[in-house]
Parts: sequence; structure tokens; C-alpha cells
Amino acid sequence: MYAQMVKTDPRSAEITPEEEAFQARLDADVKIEPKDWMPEGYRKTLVRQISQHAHSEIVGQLPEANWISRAPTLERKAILIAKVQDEAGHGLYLYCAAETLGVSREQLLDQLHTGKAKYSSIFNYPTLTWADVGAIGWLVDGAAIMNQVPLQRCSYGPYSRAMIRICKEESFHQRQGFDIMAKLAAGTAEQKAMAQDALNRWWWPSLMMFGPPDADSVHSAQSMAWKIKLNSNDELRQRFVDQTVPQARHLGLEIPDPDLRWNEERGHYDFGAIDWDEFYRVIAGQGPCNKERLDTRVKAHEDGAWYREGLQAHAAKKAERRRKAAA
Ligand code: BYC
Repeated sequence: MYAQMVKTDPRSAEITPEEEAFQARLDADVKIEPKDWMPEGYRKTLVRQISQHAHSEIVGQLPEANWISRAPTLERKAILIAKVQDEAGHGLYLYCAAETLGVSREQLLDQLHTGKAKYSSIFNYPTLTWADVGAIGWLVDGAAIMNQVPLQRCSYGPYSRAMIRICKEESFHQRQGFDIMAKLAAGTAEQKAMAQDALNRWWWPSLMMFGPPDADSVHSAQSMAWKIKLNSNDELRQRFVDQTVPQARHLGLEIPDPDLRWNEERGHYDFGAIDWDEFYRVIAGQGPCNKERLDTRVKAHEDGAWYREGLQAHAAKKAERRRKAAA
């Protein structure tokens, strides 16, 4: 379906003087701030991307949180708790960035809970063993960093600034995942097999995180012209493969792709075909864990209603006291 949609070059369409001035600011790398004029499409695209990103951080806590109670040592447990908490923080920075575009937190959450807004495909896969926590840190956070480092330079000020802190924390996450994999890969034959099995299951879904191939990407051309995206999906996917293959070799693990080979001419690894049918099934809600993830999220939101109400009542009381003191 996506492949059949027509992409237009935003610069070839007729543009108003306001739009022209806006594009000139983007071309000069001047950041756009919340109160600046912006085309409605720019605002909507940002809300879509930032909120999808925020939802991914929040839903992304679930597969790993599943292992907090079963982490193999106290140290691993403490590290994993810190990582999962970091993801909650990332969600909050990103919801705040989206809110600067005139959309409320309630609206954003409602879109997630009713299935209207997407979150990353990767979080619809199960975490079956402890090695999956390592593979998520190494591969999923690794892919996230590859995508998010350029976003620190994106054109929208609040989003680009949120990404700076997020990227710092994601690199710690990636290192902790690699460390888990390194320990397992250097352990007993059974531990090494567990690491290999996790790599086998997470490799292809990690490549899908970067989105559909450029030829089928609906939003890339416009988002790149607006500097909401700085690189194409395929470009970042290739960078990720090039960076990760030597890391797998260092671990003594094998990437589950018989077509993977170094291409001297291109200066990149060639890799096998991605199962895009699987990707579209997962983002359409038919992945292995979509229902479980959404049900868990909705239940957590409903269970937390009393707490949100309490916070609001407390804030209202404080404001009332301040008003009285000032009168
Ligand atoms: N999953 O035109 P395209 C993390 C959708 S990491 C689900 O190329 P775009 C974390 C896309 O939304 C993950 N849906 O889209 C890591 C669009 O559908 P709609 C979060 C996907 O936006 C570790 C359609 O496919 N990172 O948070 O130009 C621990 C066509 O695609 C996916 C971000 O969100 C996918 N993988 O490019 C915890 C980074 N890929 O919206 C947490 C910011 C595509 O028209 N986002 N779709 O219905 C981006 O950079 C871009 O949005 C993407 C997609 C590269 C993901």
C-alpha cells in the first residue's frame, strides 16, 4: 500500500512567501521554536514522529521490565531498573516536546491507547531469555542511537534538545547490552548458545526499526526537506549493519544472514532481503505481542488514574494557597 502512494517533491509545489521564508530558515540551519510560524504539515509531521517516538520509549519499557525480577545478579538488576527508568524519562521529555506543538498529553495518550498512534515495531516481540535483555541493549538501543544522533540536529528546537540527553543515556544502554552479550558469549556453551539465539531472533526486527525501504517510505522526502529527518531509512540501516557486524564478530557470534558479505566496491556490507510483509503485519497490530503490550499499557494508565487525580488536587491546593498568600 505504501509503495503505491505518490510522493511529491515539496520544493516543486507552489509555495507562499511565508513558506519560502520558513524554508530559508531551515536551509540556514536556524532552529524553529514553538511560537514561530510553521506550516501545518510541518507541525503535524512533528507531532506524529515525536509522539510515536515517545510511545516507543514508554511501551519499550515493557519487554525489559519483564526481566527485572529475574535478572541474574543484584548488580544486573540495579542496572536494568536504571535503564527502564531512563526510558520513562525519555518518554516524558518527548511528550513535553510534542506538547509545545499544541497537542495535549491526554490526546497523545488517547491516540496510543486506541491504537491510532504507532510505536516502534520492535517492541512487539517477546523477551524469552535473559540474553534478550542483552540483545535489546546492544541491537535495539544501538539502532535507536544510529537513528537519534542525527536527530539532535533536527530543525525543531525542543525535539533536538530532548535528543541530546536521550542519546547520552542510550549510549550507556547500548554498552550495558553489549556487556551482557560479551559475558554470555564468553561463558559456557549453553550461555553462548543463548546469546546466539537472542541475536538470531532480534537481528531482523532490529533492521526493520529504521522503517520501510526508501522507495516505499511515505514521509521521508518531505521530512528530509523540513530537516525533521536528516538521513533516509536505508542510509541509517546500512550504517547500523556496517557498525554491528564487526561487533558480532568480536563477540564470536554469527549474524543470521547467509547473504551478508563485505562489498569492497561499495565499502559497505551487503545484506539479505528483509521480510517486509512481517514488518507491515507487525505495524498493523498483528505482531506476536501487540495485544499484550497495548493491554498492559492501558491497564497501567487506568490503574494510575487515582494517582494523577491526587497530583492534580495537590497542585490545585498549592496554587490556591499561593493565591491567598499573594492577596
Ligand atoms: N515501527 O514514511 P516512513 C526507542 C511507520 S527506539 C512502527 O518511513 P517516517 C527505544 C511510519 O510511522 C524507536 N512504525 O515514516 C529504544 C509510517 O506510518 P504512519 C523509536 C513504523 O516517520 C530502546 C509508515 O511506517 N524511535 O524508542 O518518515 C529502548 C511509513 O514509514 C516504523 C523513533 O521513533 C517502525 N519501526 O520514518 C526503548 C525515532 N517505521 O505514521 C526505546 C524517530 C516506519 O504514516 N522516528 N513506521 O502511520 C523516526 O526517525 C521515523 O519516524 C522512522 C520512520 C524512521 C521510525
